[in-house]
Amino acid sequence: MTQPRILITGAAGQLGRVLTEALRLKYGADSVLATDINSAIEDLGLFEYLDILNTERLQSLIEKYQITEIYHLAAILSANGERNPSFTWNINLNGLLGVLKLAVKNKIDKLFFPSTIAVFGNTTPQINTPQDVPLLPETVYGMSKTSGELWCNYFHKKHGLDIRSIRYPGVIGWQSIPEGGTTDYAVEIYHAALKQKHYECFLEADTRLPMIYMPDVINGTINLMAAPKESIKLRYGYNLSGMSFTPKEIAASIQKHIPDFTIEYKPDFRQAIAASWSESIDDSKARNDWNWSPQYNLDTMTKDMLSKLSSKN
Ligand code: AKB
Repeated sequence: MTQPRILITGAAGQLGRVLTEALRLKYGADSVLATDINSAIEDLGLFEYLDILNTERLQSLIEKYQITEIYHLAAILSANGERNPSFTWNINLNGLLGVLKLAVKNKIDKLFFPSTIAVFGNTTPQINTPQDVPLLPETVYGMSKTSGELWCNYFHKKHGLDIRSIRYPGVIGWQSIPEGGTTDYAVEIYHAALKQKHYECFLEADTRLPMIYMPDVINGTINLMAAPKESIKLRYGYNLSGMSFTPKEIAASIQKHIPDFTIEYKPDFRQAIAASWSESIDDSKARNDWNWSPQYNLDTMTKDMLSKLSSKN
């Protein structure tokens, strides 16, 4: 098997930073090109500036680095998306369309598209949400990812593009900070617990959401991309589940290590977004098709997060 030559868009984002490093470890630093409009990661390895709407530049990078696989992570998340809906639609949907067209034109071997639990909405069963349900998302971010999934499915059917996708729950990791999401509280809370022993939460105490720890995200994504083509039955987002918890439960998990940690609740506009999403996810298709299985639960994640963040600071 020949070594893939990978291009990652949005590589400076929360997931991009960690995935880029993991792919470099797996395939070699010279095989993975990080791209972003944020050049903060340029010192970490192969990097090129890329505005995702600039398809001419993307085409020239694909040629220059002889790219064979793309991980298209560039996107605006749920909360930021509501602040500028048209811009979000443009980046998230037109950005994807540009990548899909160039993937076909350049005969890219494999493409990864991250979807999200934000595709679900108030019409979706909220507990153990099945893979195939009516999707009526409440946010522009969710709308763009729902449409993105349909475009991915279409490009697979119409052009044979080997596209693979996951509906990520809220992602929690110590290495990077999320920007503009509704699940961001679950990362902020660990930083606040260590620094101030207090956190002001923008969601209500009992808002249950599906979440996942970064090592599981990275393993899941790499395993999905490495799975044999025949085992990938869905060419839109696979449901994926790590754990589900509320702000009150994550606070209690932190208090096992920092007993004087306190939390107060001041819900803002993000509460309505969270309330429209699932509480827990049925990911049996991912488990059956490509052997998905998460390793972390709330308490093992908390222990690891607090220890990693303490030694980082
Ligand atoms: C967000 O909160 O917008 C993201 C997501 C669930 O996709 N973390």
